[in-house]
Amino acid sequence: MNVNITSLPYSKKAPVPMITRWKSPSNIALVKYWGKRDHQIPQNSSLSFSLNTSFTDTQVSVRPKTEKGGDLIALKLYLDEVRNPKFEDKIVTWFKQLITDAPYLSQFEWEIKTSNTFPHSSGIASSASGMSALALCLTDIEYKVYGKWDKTEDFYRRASYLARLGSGSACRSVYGGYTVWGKHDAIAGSSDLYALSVSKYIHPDFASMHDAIMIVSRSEKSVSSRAGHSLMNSHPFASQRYLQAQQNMENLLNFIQNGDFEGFAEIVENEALTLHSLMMSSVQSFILLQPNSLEIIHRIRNYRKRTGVPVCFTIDAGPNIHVLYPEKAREEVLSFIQNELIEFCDQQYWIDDKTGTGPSKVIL
Ligand code: 2P0
Repeated sequence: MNVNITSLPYSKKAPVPMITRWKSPSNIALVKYWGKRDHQIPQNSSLSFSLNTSFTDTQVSVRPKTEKGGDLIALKLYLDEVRNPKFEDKIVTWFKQLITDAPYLSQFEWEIKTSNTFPHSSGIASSASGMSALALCLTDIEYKVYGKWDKTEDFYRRASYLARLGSGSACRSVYGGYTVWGKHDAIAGSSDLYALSVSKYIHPDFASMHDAIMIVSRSEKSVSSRAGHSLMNSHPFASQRYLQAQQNMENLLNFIQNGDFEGFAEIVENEALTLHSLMMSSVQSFILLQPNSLEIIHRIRNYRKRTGVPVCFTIDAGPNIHVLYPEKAREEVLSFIQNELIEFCDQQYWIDDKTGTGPSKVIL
């Protein structure tokens, strides 16, 4: 049976109070999502892997609304036990956009308690882990209310669909390992509406990929994702970029499947530098890389050339450098990081992360 994941019948009465709690990881993109259209539809497909130690832990409690005629969405959000009006506004906006798909959102009073394992100012995007953790809690509540999504596949697809509407990259975080989001003719089952796990195609060398995040700066990003994506709407290179991303996706998946690290490094670094080139050549223009980011990039390339050790970099929309390497290179790369890279990090701070197994429900 095909389950329609986009809308729910408004059939049951609000049940008794409910509580659910999920942990969900951040992810790092290898083929970048940069540019969208309509309502959270990506201009090209993207590929990422979910992280292991960088995640958000979110607990959601709901009870039927007591107050009549109040706000459409009644919600309180606590980040690290402290009420956070900024995130509250963001979630209220997201819930309002979801009302047609999830009418129960206006029936309840929502209490959301959330925390991240990584520091707020570490430069790791918390929207992917935060929105995916909350989307999983919503899907769980839908399951309790409506008895839907009893097939595991449908459950995660629905969670991914809801997460995307909160933040595009979040839809990739509902799965562990490697994930594709966005329609691609060469990837069966790929969709613009939700992400798809591609972990079963991955070569064993790539299954446990490390991501050592070199924190060059902990300051807030100077361009928000929303503003960054919208710069692509009038970018002179936009259409060529979207074609390039689709081609990079196909090639990269082949390299990951065949265990070809050289091919992997070439595309992953090209994607990272293309993302930053697009930001630099936008009107308005942003330069997010810092001198220490460039120093780390040069050192990684020189080290790889000199030693043949499989190590490369990717970069998110910020100055921090993600150093990627397979398990078999761990010992050598840890020494390299220690001896050559950490002096370029803010107070020598870096995060030792790797591919994770994806979200988990916390049993209460
Ligand atoms: C990505 N980024 O693929 C790319 C690479 C940043 C650089 O997706 O507006 O927070 O919430 O859909 O997902 C950041 O953008 O944007 C992002 P919204 P999102 O991971």
